[in-house]
Amino acid sequence: MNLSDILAQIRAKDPFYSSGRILSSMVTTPDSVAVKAFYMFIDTNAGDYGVFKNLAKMEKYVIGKLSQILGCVSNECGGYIVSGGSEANFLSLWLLRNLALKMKNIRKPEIIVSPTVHYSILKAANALNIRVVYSKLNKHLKMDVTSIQNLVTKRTIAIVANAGSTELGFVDDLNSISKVAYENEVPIHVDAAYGGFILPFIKTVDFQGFRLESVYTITADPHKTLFTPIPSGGFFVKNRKILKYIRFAPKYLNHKPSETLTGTRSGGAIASVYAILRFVGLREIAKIHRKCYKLALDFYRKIKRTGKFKTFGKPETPIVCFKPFDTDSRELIKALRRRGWIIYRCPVVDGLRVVFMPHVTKDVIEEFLDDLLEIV
Ligand code: 0PR
Repeated sequence: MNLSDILAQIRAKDPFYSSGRILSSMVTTPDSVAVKAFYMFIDTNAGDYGVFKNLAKMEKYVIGKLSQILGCVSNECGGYIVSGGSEANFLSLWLLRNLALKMKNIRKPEIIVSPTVHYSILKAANALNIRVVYSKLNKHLKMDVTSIQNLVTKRTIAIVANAGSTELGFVDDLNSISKVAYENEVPIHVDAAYGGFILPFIKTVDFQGFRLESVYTITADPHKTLFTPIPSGGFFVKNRKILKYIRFAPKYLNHKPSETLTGTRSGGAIASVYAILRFVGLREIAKIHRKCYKLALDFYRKIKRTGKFKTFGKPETPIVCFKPFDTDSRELIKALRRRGWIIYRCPVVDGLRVVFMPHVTKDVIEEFLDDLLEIV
């Protein structure tokens, strides 16, 4: 057997998105144009802009365009294409922590998060020695704004809000949170790893992003919802001047200092985002997201109509979480797995969730619904 046979054999042991059966993932088969671009830049290193000066220009272009999607209205926004949402969340908290130390001399930093926060925020807080304080959830399963107000102290370095939470796909009420943040002079970090490049296109909620005064940093990942290959996360700041608080200038390198966690960074990731923006186009991306959202909404309505599941409000992104009235969620997940479906939980409400990525087609979801109803 030659190498490609061996690799194909190993690869075939794990499922493919094209089977449609992976209902748990925020990642899908990458766009072929993005893959081509990735491949062409596979040897380039965005950690060395002494060598790859034109890659630097490409990254600047990409960050500029993506920041605009996220509500940037000035030419002061900045950021980087990084390894993923976890790194982007880490960088945001690192930056806001250092900023708070410098500006307000906060030495025992705290953040206020939602009970549905992604664990990468907890990981970063742990590494950065930041205390995590949980807000309450309101009846819509979003951060309760009054509880945020009550939890703000002089040690609060950031409020972390979701724009498309991992479990439920919901968007916290950023407009109201922003008022509390502004009055208390606390920055907001928006974890829009999933929702950042969906919400501006499907317009289910009024996503203001950087247009809100107190939003300093945003995570929004191309490898989730711009269909670029892994690893391409997005770390964005409203004002790139503050990047100096996480800047390191290695003495032996004669180029732009590092403002990311990793030194070596994938140039392929940058090229793939560039390819999507220039040769696929946002109109096409918007169409895909609208289609996914429509399927999610149809599914939500159908499942509600059966009377066999508790639902948690109209979806705001293409994620639907539901809980069977008469079957244990974990048992249901196991039974579905035996029929080839891969689906994860939305633990805050002890339910199951489907993420409607482009590989989850109408036919796939009908088949899923049949299986689901047969089991419960
Ligand atoms: N923030 C949010 C809101 C996320 O949902 C995720 C990942 C992250 C940050 C971290 O992003 P990275 O994984 O890029 O570091 N959310 C998905 C999840 O935990 C990641 C994922 C994707 C998991 C595909 C499984 C999978 O098959 O569900």
